Amino acid sequence: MGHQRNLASTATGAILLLSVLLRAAAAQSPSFTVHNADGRFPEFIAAGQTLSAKVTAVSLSAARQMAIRLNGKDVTAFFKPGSDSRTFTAALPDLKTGRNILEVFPTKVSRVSVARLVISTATGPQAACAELISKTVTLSPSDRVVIESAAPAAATQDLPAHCIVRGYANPHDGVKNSHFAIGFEVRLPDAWSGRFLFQGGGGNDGSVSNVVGANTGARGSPPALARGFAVAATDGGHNGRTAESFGFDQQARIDHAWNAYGKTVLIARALMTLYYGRGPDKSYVIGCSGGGRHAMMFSQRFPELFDGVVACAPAMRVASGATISAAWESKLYQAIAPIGADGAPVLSKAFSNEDLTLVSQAILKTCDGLDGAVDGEIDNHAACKFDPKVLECSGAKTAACLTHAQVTALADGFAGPHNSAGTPLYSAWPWDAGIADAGWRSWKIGSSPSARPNSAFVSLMQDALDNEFLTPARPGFSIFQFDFDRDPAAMEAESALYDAYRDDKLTAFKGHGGKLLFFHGMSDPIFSPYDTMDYYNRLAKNNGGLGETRKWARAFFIPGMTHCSGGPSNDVFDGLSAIIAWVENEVAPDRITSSGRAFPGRTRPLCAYPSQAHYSGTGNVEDAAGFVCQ
Ligand SMILES: [Ca+2]
Repeated sequence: MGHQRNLASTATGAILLLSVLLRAAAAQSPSFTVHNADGRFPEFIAAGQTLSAKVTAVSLSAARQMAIRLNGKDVTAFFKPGSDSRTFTAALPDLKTGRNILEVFPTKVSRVSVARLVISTATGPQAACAELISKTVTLSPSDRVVIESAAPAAATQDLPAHCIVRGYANPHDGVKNSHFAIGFEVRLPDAWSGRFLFQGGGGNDGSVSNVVGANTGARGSPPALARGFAVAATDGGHNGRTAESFGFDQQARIDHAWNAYGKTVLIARALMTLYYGRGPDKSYVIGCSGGGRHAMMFSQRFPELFDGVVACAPAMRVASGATISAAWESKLYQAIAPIGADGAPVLSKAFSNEDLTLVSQAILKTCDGLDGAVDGEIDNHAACKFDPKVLECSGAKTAACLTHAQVTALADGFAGPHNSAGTPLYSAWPWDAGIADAGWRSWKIGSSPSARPNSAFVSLMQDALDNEFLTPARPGFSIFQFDFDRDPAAMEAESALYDAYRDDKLTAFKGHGGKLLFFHGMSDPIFSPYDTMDYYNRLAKNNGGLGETRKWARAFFIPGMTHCSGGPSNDVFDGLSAIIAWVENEVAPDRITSSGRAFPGRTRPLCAYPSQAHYSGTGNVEDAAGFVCQ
């Protein structure tokens, strides 16, 4: 334990030093801020051409000298000071249709702005929605695009009036008398902000639903379509929710791996040009899980199509590592599961809910306070060293302890898979409070009372492994038969097509000026946040270090959050506003306020990795204001 503590304190020391350096860099706080004062959204005025602008200067002397320009024209005289003489407001009429830039300059002769706001007014369609069905979308001589329907949708309480276009591209007859095509849906709002969002899919894809551009931490947050975005999504090139429905066809595999996403974006861009008379000013992608993989795929295979990429819990290493871990953990937990009525082990009973609550409480006891607040959330993961051995029964199993077999299986499971030579085949997993959450159980061991497991590892991941990730496919192969020496090699062919963890430079995306945000729950049971952390660290190493990389890529880790949302966490946060502000106003996100149902009334900052939220010791512990990112 002494040795472990030394390691922990060394790691903590390194991180503290790093955060001091980062804070020094961030200490040059902006002299001015500029906002859209009464808009529903910071970046878009859906009706009218008038901007209620608010400019705040850090000091009176700064305020006296500043100059404010709208689209290059001096509008300083429009601004009236508030009672503090540092805050100025103006109603600026006659904005242009489309993109307007309001900038603050330190003096009248300055040429470089110190704060800016890109604000768009609505662009309307140049054609009737239904007319789009008769239009031709041409991508290349070898592509065939069919528009099946184009129909207007009236405004609702949550969504503005828009045009829904559905169709498919590149139909082909596959093997086994199958038929495939790249299905797509594009929604075009009547009042368009000039922005585009690709909505990432999930699971095995195979359908298109609710194409509204769900935000990160979606609960309660308006989707992109409501903010004036055109939004597109695809079924990934097949119709059917299982890998069994398409994995036997090579073109369908390629479409699902990456091709369907690129084609769909090009189709969406063509439709925007047909409908509004021009393409998008800025393009974004947001997705979680499989959709996070899509987001990263764009950063690598279509690096110039997007300005902002938001990858949540990305399935970047799923055709290899994460699925190997699913096999590894399923085997470990099944091996200790009690035998059921039919003489076979019952996977879900490897750990009772009470057992997992015991583990969660022990982890919290060890690590909760390391961030300055005993609040059920572990922000200082870097210093959290937990050994499940502390829970091992000294005698018979009771409600207050775990058996030796349970402790060993958990320790081996959390260490991550390896082959017989000891070579790691995926990341380890962090010890975190979400282990007792239903979202953790559903992936790892499920809830089936019989010897037929219903965990997502055995249902979803086994299907993907057998029919898509193994080459050639092995329909009917049991994940419990996975051989950690022999079988990983059989996943390499598909992994090279499908996984997005190998390109850890992103040279073209960075060169294009792209901005990248990661969000990942620390209790994610299917994609380890350590894998995303490892990717980010490699990205930094290949791009001149953390300081340089933070200029265009940042990562946020959410304590307690299971897969994409849920868990004892603050899983509601507005990643869309963060990426827009970064791409268009050059405001990099240092801390993003989060909240969640798990802790009613509580707010917390999400801090840009490697900094972490730490309670300052003063102020309401339920309020993000009492926390610093360090
Ligand atoms: Ca805490």
